[in-house]
Amino acid sequence: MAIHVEDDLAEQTVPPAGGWGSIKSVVTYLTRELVPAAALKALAVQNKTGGFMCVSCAWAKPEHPHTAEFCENGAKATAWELTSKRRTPEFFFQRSLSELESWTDHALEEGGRLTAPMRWDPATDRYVEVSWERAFDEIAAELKKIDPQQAVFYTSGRASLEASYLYQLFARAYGHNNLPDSSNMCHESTSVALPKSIGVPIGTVWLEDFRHADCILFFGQNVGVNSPRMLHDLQDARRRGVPIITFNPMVESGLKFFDNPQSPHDMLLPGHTQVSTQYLQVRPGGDIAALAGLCKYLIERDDAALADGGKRVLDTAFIAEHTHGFDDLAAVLRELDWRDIEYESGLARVDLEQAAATYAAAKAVIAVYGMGLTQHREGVSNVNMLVNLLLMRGNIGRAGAGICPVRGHSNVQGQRTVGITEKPKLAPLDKLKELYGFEPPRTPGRTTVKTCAGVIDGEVKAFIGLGGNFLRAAPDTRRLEDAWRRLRLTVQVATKLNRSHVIHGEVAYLLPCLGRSEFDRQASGLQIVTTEDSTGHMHASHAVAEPASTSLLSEVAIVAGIAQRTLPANPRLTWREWTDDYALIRDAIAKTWPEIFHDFNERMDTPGGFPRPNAARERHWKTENGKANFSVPARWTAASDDAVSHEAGVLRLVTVRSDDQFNTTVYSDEDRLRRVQGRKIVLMNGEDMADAGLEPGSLAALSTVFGDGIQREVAGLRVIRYDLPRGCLVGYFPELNALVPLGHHAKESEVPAGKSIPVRVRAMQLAGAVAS
Ligand SMILES: Nc1nc2c(c(=O)[nH]1)N[C@H]1C(S)=C(S)[C@@H](COP(=O)(O)OP(=O)(O)OC[C@H]3O[C@@H](n4cnc5c(=O)[nH]c(N)nc54)[C@H](O)[C@@H]3O)O[C@H]1N2
Ligand SMILES: Nc1nc2c(c(=O)[nH]1)N[C@H]1C(S)=C(S)[C@@H](COP(=O)(O)OP(=O)(O)OC[C@H]3O[C@@H](n4cnc5c(=O)[nH]c(N)nc54)[C@H](O)[C@@H]3O)O[C@H]1N2
Ligand SMILES: [Mo]
Repeated sequence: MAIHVEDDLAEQTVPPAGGWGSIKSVVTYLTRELVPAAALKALAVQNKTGGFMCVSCAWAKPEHPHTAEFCENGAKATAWELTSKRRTPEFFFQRSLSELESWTDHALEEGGRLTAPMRWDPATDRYVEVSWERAFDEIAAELKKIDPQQAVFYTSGRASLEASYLYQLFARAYGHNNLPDSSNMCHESTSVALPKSIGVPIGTVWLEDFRHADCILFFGQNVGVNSPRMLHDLQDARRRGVPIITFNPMVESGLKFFDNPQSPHDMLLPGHTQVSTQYLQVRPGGDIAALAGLCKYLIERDDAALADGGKRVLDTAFIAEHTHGFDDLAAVLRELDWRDIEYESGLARVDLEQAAATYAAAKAVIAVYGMGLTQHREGVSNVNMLVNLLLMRGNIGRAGAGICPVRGHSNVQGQRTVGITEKPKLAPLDKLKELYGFEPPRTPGRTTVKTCAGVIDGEVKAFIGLGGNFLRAAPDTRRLEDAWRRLRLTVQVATKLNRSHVIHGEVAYLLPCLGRSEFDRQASGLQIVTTEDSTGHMHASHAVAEPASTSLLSEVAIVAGIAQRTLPANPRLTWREWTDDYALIRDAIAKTWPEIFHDFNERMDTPGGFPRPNAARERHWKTENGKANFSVPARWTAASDDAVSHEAGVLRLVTVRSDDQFNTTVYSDEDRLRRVQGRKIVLMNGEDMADAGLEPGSLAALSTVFGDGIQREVAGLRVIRYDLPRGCLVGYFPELNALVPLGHHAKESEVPAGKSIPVRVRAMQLAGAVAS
């Protein structure tokens, strides 16, 4: 199924991203959160040099920012952090945790910022205020009782480079590499694919490349919602006539039309700027096949050119000088049947050929992608296949071209850079030994999936969460919740209350921390923290607001406080001094990775950030064979290869974010851009609805087809007819996470495969009998 936007302009069915709707939404939002007037100033300096770096997405911060360098969702995230609402100890005194368990995710978080450190009291089933000193001492005592391998230190991608560096140092000095972070549920497929294919773990595109690109491809990334500031770059590109080709099962508004709230021209003229020039509604998991189709077309045209002396389509000089493995891939693609490509991708050959011709006509192409590629069984192959397409025409290491994974959390990429990884090979263990004189553990640590498995089988005894909402974000919710209560120790460092706090271990602490926007005063004065954006640029973040409570500590102080009490004294691990002055932590980071972070304190306020070196941009390939590598995918679909998932009646469920949520933080039940109200819903193709005996408004139950003998069902989902390919269902993360089996993850990267979950759909009541 394909939509050609040119033909479709008249019957616009989705509201544009940005525009008046989004301004209205921000204003409503700021009012509802009772944001103090002073905090509104925060928005004026958001994502600007000398200002603070947004806590929402990781998209690049330009050297020359727009007047308001924030988007609707960034403004919401700031307001959510700077709200004047509070969850004080009195609130917890009045409610048991069993009572709070019945609350919705929205209700738990919506009450505002946590204000004081608390410990769970088993006698009353309540969180009760405790002093920081006592909390640290008791947590340290618990950690000393267990084997360090039984502890997991999780990070959600928000904590600064400074806090993250101390956190991994603590884990390793204590004795484990169990450092999963949200990236293990997110772009780990990228981090596994790219080092082997192009020799860097991150993308190769910088912001300036958008000004030189003459074609942009989008695979499975919902820019209008999840990285809206990128719309500026896309709009500029469209004004230059750059074609944008989108592959996505859903027609996402931000990829279709754009109204720029900062451009009076856009706001006043009827009709909206087109974003995508060609929109291909690929089947979930169909991108390997779609990309194979594009590559096959290039090879066929190149073969023809070679035969009749025409202009070559492939960049043969680049392929010969810089790459390995092209001939193997080309041989397989020449044999591949177009009917198989059409079947697996759900796309017509003619549409794929049109896209390939546009690609072939461009000199510099950027390929952008997100969770639509990484969260599949063959998520790593998805990324590799995209690299194949780019390498064929030398679109890596050229101005205006490259691969552009859009990272999620605002510092998730940076956390990996400063050593948050469960893979000992990726951590500078020898360097840590040299600098700090302890023997770092060499045993591989636990990914998210292995953490869940360890919690379920009882091997994991202690869980520390530096932010995030692990229990809600992880797969197999129900199995995990039951097992979670058997943990000996849970410690959650957080800004707001969520489900991972109300379900807890035998000994449980809830430790409230400063948000990035809040003044962090230590012995040496006001502190600055740093983050890395999605394009590998490092930025200082200067706080803008008074802390939500005088009892809050910074993440740095909390990590250092627990570490100091847990570890034997080591004069080189200067936890106190680091807490007093974060510039010393940055010095330590610079000593650990001088190539990336030399002169860190001097460079951190560089406008637009300072880039980390990126060898692939220079066409220097840090792979084992010193080349950029083509690869042949093991299969032509990224979805499951289990026989049961191909039985008749099994559909592919995609879990996505709505317009009004940030991961497990649900701002409201409205998904404005998709015009969907309510979160217990499932979007379906009309023909699939008819097959299942469903009508709009019917209630349905989804059950997972996985073949491990475990029943997984989510019932009571309201059915909404939606423009989707056949066999594809869409619903919301995290409500549907109970359907994601722990074993259903990307093969090499272990990213839970939340984008093509094999399910059956069952009508719960007679169609039409349910009021909406
Ligand atoms: N406002 C807001 N911003 C966010 C977040 C948020 O929750 N709210 N989350 C942050 C985080 S941590 C992350 S990782 C990013 C996530 O940002 P995205 O990568 O955009 O993730 P999703 O919302 O999961 O949507 C993925 C898109 O992939 C499409 N898709 C699904 N399956 C397939 C497929 O098989 N092939 C293709 N081609 N497309 C497919 C879906 O229709 C959807 O449009 O956003 C970050 N930014
Ligand atoms: N089915 C399905 N599952 C998914 C996904 C999917 O698309 N589908 N997406 C996956 C992805 S991409 C990701 S990244 C994960 C997200 O997983 P997480 O990162 O674990 O979850 P978040 O919802 O971002 O965490 C929100 C909580 O973080 C805390 N918090 C906010 N700011 C701060 C801060 O500054 N410091 C501290 N210490 N705490 C803070 C608040 O208490 C808030 O409740 O979910 C994954 N799970
Ligand atoms: Mo993410």
